[in-house]
Amino acid sequence: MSMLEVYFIAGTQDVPHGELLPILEDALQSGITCYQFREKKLSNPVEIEKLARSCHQMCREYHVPFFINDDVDLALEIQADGIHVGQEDMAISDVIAKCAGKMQIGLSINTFQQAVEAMVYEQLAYIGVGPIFETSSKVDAKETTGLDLLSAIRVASIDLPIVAIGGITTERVPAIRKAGAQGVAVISALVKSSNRNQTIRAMRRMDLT
Ligand code: TZP
Ligand code: MG
Repeated sequence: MSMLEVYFIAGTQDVPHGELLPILEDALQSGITCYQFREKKLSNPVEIEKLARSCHQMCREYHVPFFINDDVDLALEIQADGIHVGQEDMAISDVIAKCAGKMQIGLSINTFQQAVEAMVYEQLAYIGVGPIFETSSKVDAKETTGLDLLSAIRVASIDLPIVAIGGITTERVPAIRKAGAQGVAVISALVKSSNRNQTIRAMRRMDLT
């Protein structure tokens, strides 16, 4: 089982009434394989750290890796299992210098060139590729890549583990896997699901033909 299979991302901006913990708990109970705390709404660092610690604790209870988006200092402070950064966040070489050996490191990529550049960093646990499809969950989302970028990365034998992201629904998972991704990272498909157990089962590799 890969931790990338069903990688859930959420912060208070993504959930009704900002109530993150009940949704995270249900997602953990339903079988997510990784969680990323991506907080874009709260601004008080004390509040953010408190919520991050609560999420971390919950993930620990379910033995699910806990990643933090972007905030390297917070990830180090609370000893997260992983840090995820985008191209516009702290430079990946600096993230590696600070975090390698202490936690797992993930990097977002949006172009083939960025995937090629990522290849030199053997400390990367995975690359997040997307947005594959249109998304309404990211304000500053880049142009969609479609499935072609996934295939191009695989054809070029860039063999970093890949988690695909952006507009992913259950129906789209088989094609994404076929194009070479180990798993899918989702916000709305899980936040909005009325049956997370079913959604996650459908997204897991074992349910694919
Ligand atoms: N990065 C690229 S797309 C995206 C992020 C954080 C949002 C994905 O959300 P959704 O709701 O699964 O499209
Ligand atoms: Mg970012």
